[in-house]
Amino acid sequence: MSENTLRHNAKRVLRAQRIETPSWAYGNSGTRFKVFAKAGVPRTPEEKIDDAACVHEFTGVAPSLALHIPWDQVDDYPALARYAESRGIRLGAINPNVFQDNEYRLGSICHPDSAIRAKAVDHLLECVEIGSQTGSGVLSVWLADGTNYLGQDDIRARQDRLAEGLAKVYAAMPEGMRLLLEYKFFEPHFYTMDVPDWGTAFAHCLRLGERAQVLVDTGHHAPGTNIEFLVAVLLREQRLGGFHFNSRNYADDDLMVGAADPFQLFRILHEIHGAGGLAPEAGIEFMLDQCHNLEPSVPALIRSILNVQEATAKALLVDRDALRDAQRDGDVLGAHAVVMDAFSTDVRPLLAEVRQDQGLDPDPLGAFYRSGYQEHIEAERIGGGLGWGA
Ligand code: RM4
Ligand code: MN
Ligand code: MN
Repeated sequence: MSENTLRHNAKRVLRAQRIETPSWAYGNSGTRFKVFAKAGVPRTPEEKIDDAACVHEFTGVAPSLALHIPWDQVDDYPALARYAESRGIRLGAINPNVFQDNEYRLGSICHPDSAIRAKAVDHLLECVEIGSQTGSGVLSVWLADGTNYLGQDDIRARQDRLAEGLAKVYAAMPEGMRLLLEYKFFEPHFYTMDVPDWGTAFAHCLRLGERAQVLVDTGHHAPGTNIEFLVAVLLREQRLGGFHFNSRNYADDDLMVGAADPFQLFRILHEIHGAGGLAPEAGIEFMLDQCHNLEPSVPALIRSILNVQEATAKALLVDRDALRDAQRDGDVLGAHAVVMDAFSTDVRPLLAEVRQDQGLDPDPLGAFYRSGYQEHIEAERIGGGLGWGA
């Protein structure tokens, strides 16, 4: 394929790509040791929307904001959706939170006590309702359920409770809604997690139905896991619902996507592109799930989006015709070189062109710094902002 054709196609796909930012990334966050308060942090869900609108203004590809309930609880969700619309964005995935009430010490929908399970299911159903009111097509379920000790609870009974709870939620979802089931191999529990891996999530999704798909959080795997492989398998099964992008060095670090390992991000996007998953109609949700403990959130989210765009652009520049020929001929080194050539390309000029074509500043971070937005929110938002868990 000619370089021109590759670049032309890449630009078309990059113009259509969408990346969702998470409301919780705009607030204060920290570790189990300390949450350092940052200046200019949003005090209300509306101010989180303002920040998300700012990220979208400079990047042009982040027109939606994921909510965490109850962190973003309001009395009037349609009004919140209208506010988002007035700022040029929309409300995205609804993330239920069934891990912060005292009753959830032993789990939520997998809890041994049926009354606690019912409470958790009720919250999930409330989130389905919120999603209907905000026009969100995605219910993004992550459960902190699990056990710490051998014998603490019955693994299979917990799987049964999980299936039962999810089935109730799935049955309540309107036609246009999808349930994305997220897995995590450890934390907060350290012996078993009830949804520890993509296989478990996939098995539950298969039972639930077509509108249940797996959500891959890139920070939720054991070291050395080949994420692009499981992404390829899930794509093939049409059960890849989307991503929570972030990067990790050790555990669930929630650092900026592409910071720790831009090559891994490229490898994942190469698989997605190979399966046609970058097309908007493929319905794969590209969401960020990050915590900015040290750095200001808005420029960190802009930077994260640029990192995803750069990895995507490189994946789009892989000459797939040449790759197929090399693979067919058993040309191992040739095939590898085709992919590595794309990875080694500096795609920043291409992305600058894409932005200019769309009337955006070619340098979103520079434009953000020049805009005075950070100074404005730091002066305006006095009185402490929202933090993780609030
Ligand atoms: C979890 C998981 C969820 C996120 C919470 C806050 O580790 O990644 O997606 O909602 O953290
Ligand atoms: Mn996540
Ligand atoms: Mn996580």
